[in-house]
Amino acid sequence: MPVPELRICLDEADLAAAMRFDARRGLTSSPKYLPMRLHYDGRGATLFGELTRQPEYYPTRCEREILSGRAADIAAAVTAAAPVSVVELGAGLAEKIRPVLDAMHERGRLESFWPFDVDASTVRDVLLDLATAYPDTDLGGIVGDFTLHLQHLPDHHDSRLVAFLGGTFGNFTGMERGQFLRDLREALRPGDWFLVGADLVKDPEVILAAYSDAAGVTAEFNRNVLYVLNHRLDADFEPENFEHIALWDAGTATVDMRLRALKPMTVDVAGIELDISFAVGEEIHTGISTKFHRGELENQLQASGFELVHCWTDSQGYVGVFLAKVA
Ligand code: SAH
Ligand code: AVI
Repeated sequence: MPVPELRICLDEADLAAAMRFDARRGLTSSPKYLPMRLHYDGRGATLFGELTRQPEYYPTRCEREILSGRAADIAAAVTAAAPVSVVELGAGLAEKIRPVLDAMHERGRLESFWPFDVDASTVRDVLLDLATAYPDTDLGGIVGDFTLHLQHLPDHHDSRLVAFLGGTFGNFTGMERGQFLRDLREALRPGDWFLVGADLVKDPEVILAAYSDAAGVTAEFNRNVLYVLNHRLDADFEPENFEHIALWDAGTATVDMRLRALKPMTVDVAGIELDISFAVGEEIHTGISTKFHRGELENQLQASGFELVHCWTDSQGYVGVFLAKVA
């Protein structure tokens, strides 16, 4: 069994420097903000897994329905001409892609699989797990930031399928999304594929319930960013002094997540020698989750140099999985 190659584009020192930069910039801005990638340490990944199992959080359930039901179609479309190497961006535990990998593997057309994630331990765990499931397939992992390191995608002679699932594509702002698509297009060659999962616009009540589940798991996931700053930057946030807020902005079709201070306080972020004051009710913006109109996303993919081949939705029409080919 070949040993998986691990490409580290972001080591511990880089991560620590990026975190110091993000915290200083975000907490001294008005309004205060913290980028979404800061949520995912080990505890954040566990809480994310737990929130995806809450009854209100439909995106995971719906995307899984599509990927399980359409795995054979996806495998047939992308491997019709030749075997492919699959890279999954923001792979997490790489669970939802498995039916697609299985379908390619059964056809003898899975050349290699590369999970790509900012969290090194997640990438290592996934590779251990997959080595048993696909002993005859080349495996590799990339530890990096998909907004910075797309030029490090594996560059074999075979064609590549880049999967970006879970609606993480919706966590970009509009400008970040445009830049990401340009970077991805530049990193790929004609004949490569892009499989992207996106949450679709629907009844705002259904959407908002998914971001404020009754058990409070999303709230704890949101507050985790403060635990991360406590652990990594020696801050003294008391997370219970912040309330989780999720707002629907119909104009931009986004869920806007925030942490609202329940009392006035000053927080010491010792690792960057910064004291930050909060007024009661003051908010930290902690991320957005954009929902898409199908046609709008298709147009954006096409305008970025991708040719749309298929779009599948789940039985409720809540989530879309788009398969595009580099034109
Ligand atoms: N694809 C999985 C996990 C989605 S959660 C699913 O569908 O359930 C988002 C994942 O993206 C996390 O594993 C997180 O660590 C990773 N991530 C977030 N920002 C990232 C970035 N900038 N670069 C690389 N990975 C990132
Ligand atoms: C990872 N990402 C797609 C999740 C989402 O639905 O936007 C992150 C999340 N934040 C709170 N709940 C889920």
